[in-house]
Amino acid sequence: MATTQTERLTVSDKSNFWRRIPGAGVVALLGLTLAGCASDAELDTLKPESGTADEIYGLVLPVFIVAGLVLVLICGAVLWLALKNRVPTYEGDDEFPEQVSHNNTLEITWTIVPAVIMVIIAVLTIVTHISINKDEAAAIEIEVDGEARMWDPTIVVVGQQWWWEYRYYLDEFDLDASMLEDPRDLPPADIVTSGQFAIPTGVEVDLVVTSRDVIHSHWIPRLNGKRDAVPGRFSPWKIEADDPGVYFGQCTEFCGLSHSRMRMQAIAMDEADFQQWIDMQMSPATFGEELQPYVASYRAGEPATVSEDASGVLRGLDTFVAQCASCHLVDGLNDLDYDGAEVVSGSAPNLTHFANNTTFAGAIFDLYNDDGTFNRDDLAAWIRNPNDVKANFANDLADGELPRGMPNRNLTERQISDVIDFLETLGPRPSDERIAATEVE
Ligand code: HEC
Ligand SMILES: [Cu+2]
Repeated sequence: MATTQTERLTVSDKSNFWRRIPGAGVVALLGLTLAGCASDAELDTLKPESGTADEIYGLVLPVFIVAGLVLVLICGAVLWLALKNRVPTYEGDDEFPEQVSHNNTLEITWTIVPAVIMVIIAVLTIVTHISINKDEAAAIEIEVDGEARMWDPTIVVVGQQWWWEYRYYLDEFDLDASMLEDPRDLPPADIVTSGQFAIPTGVEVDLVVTSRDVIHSHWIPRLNGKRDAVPGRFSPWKIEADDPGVYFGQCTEFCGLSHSRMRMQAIAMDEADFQQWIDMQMSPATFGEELQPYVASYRAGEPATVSEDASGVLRGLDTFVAQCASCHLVDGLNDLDYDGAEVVSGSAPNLTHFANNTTFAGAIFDLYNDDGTFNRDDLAAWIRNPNDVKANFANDLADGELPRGMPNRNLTERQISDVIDFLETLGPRPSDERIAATEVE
C-alpha cells in the first residue's frame, strides 16, 4: 500500500519528537549517574579501609571494568549494525534489507567468550570468598579490673527492630543456638552498647551476628561486606579497621517500618583509647552526690519519695525509675532486678553510659548539637512520642500486646525535661572530635 501525503507528514512530525528522546535520555542518565558521585559518601564501597574491604574492592574493580567493556562493545555493535544496515530512503513496503540468519562462527564465539568470562569471574569470586572468610583473629592484650589478659576480639551483634546491640564478652564464652529461643538467655555480657561500638585498630575483630526478631543484615561498607542477622542462628563475620576513625553502616535487609533508620557506627580506636573505653564501659554508672541516697534506697527496695521542688536531675531519676527502668538497664541502678525489656524482642538499649554516645535511636539522631551542647530537642521529641520521629508499632497496643520499639510513656513536658537532665549525667561527655566525626544529620 502506498503512503499518502498526509500520512507522511504525521510520520515525520512524530519522528521529530522521537528524535529528541535520545538527547533527553542521555541528559537524564548523566544526571542520575552524577548524583551518585558524592565525594564524602558515608557508605562508599569504593573507599575500602581494611584488608577485607580491599579484597572485595579488588574483585569489584576487574569485574566492573570487564562488564563496562562488554556493555560498550555490545551497545556499540548494535548501533553500528543498525546504522550500517539502515535503509537510506523509505520507498514503500517492498524494500527490505537483506535478510540473514544463522552464522556458526558468530554463534560459537558469543557462546564461548561469555562462558570464559564467567569462569574467570567465578574463580576470582571463589578465591576472594575463601580468603575473606578465613579466620585470622589474633588475641590482643587488654586490662580488666587492673589485670592484664589476652582477649580474642569478638563482638556478638544482635539486630532488632530497629537498632543494633553490641555485646562484648571479655572472658571465654560459649554460645549455642538454644540461647536464642529467648534472647534473655544470652549470657550476661561485660559491655553492651547500641548503635555505636568501639573496635581496636589493626586487628581482626570477629563478629557473631544474630537477630531477636526478623532477618536484618549487618553492613559497614568500608570495613567489610554484608552478613545477614538471622533469628535463631549465629553467623560468623569479621571487621577490621587499619586506622582510627568512624565507619558508618546501615541495616541492609528490609526488616519493617523503620528499616532505613537502623544504622550503626564502628569507632576504631588505637590501643590506649580502646583500653580507656573498656575501663569506662566496664564501670557502673556514677551518680552525683545528690542522687546517691535515692539510688541506695531504690536498690534497697524502698525508693525514697522525691519532692516537687527537688532538682531536675533527681526528679528525672525518679521518673526514670518509674517509667523507663522496666525496659532500660542502667548498671548500678536497676541491675539487681532487671529481667529483660517489656518489648517483643525482650531487649532495649542499655543506658549506663548513654551520654558517652554521640547518636541515639538506631544512630539516626545526634546526641550533641554542633556547638557541643546536649541535643535536648531531639531527645525530647523522642521521649515525647518515639513514633512521631521514628515509626514503629508501639502505639495503640492491644491488651497484653508487647510493644515493638520504644513506646510513648505520655510524660508531661516537665517530666521529659527532668528525665533528660538525668540522662545527661549518664557517662562522660565524648570529645569534640568524636562529636564532629560521628555527626549524622
Ligand atoms: C517498653 C520498653 C521501653 C520503655 C518503658 C522505655 N523505652 Fe526507651 N527504648 C526502648 C526501645 C526498644 C528502644 C530502641 C528503639 C530504637 O532505637 O528504635 C529505646 C530507645 C531509647 C533511647 C535511645 C537509646 C539508644 O542508645 O539509642 C532512649 C534515650 C530512651 N529509649 C529513653 C527512654 C526513656 C527516658 C524512657 C522513660 C520515659 C524509656 N526510654 C522507656 C524501649 C523502652
Ligand atoms: Cu534491620
